[in-house]
Order: sequence, then structure tokens, then C-alpha cells
Amino acid sequence: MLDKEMEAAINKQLNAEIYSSYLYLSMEAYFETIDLSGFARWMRAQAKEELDHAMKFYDYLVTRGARVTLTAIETPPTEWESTLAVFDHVYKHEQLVTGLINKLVDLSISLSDHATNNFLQWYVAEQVEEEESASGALQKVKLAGEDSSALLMLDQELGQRVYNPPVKNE
Ligand code: OFO
Repeated sequence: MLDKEMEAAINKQLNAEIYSSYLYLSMEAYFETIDLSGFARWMRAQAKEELDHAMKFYDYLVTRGARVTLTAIETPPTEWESTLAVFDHVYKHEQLVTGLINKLVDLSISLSDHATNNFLQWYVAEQVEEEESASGALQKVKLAGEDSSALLMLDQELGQRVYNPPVKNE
């Protein structure tokens, strides 16, 4: 049986993962309005990935006989000053999520919840990839700078991103 404190913390993280999905969907919509459809596709892939992160927590709660409790999702921002501002936000957001995952790991250790600790290691590794991917995109956008043709080429490049689901959803 899952400790009640851990159950509440995982439900909170489930909400945070859905918020991440919302945030990236909002970024997708922003890029669609300024006709950068490659960046928009990159964000769509990111949004789907976040929903899978949420579902992995959902399924873990069910597997452990715990209660999934869905709560309201915060409204994400809808406007950014530039492409650079968006990708800077993505990178900062992923760093924030890494901090949240680390806190969950800390809680699992303090509760001697080895099963949850083991489960959370997947997210620890995933956050390394998330930060790398976000920082890589941010660096490229920085390099493109004010050069609109470089930005359009980058839009095409990032638009090639293919989403591979990390978990199987039914
Ligand atoms: Fe769920 O990893 Fe990004 O936020």
C-alpha cells in the first residue's frame, strides 16, 4: 500500500505533467499563429510526451492500489515575445520539473519506499534527456539569432521531430 503522503505527492506530479502538456500545446498554438509550423510540430510532440509522463504516474497509482485524484490544471501563458523566449521558457520549465522529480525521489527515500524510488528512476533518466533536448533546441535558436532564413531552416529541422511513445497507453 502506498503511503498517503506519497499518493498525494504523485497526484500533484501527475497534475504538473498535464500542465506541462498544456504549456507545450499553448506554445504550439503560438507558433501556429506566427506560421512557424515546424516549431509547432516540435511542441505537439513534446505535449504528447508529457501526457505519457502523466499517464505513467496514473498507472503507477492504480497498480499500487492508490487513488488517482484529478484536479484543475493551471492556465498556461499564451504569448511570448519571440521564438527565443519560448525555447528559453521550455528549458527553464524542464529544469523546474527536474527539481520536482528530485523532491519526489527525496520523499521516497525518507519514507523508505523502495518500490516508488525504483519507479521514479525512470523519470530521473528522462529528465536528463528532457533537459538535453530543450537546451539543444535553445542553443540552436540562439545561434540563429535575428537571421530569419536561419530561423526558417531551424523551423524545418525541428519540425522533423518524430514522437516515440516511451510507454504504451491503452
Ligand atoms: Fe515530464 O518532462 Fe518535461 O516537463
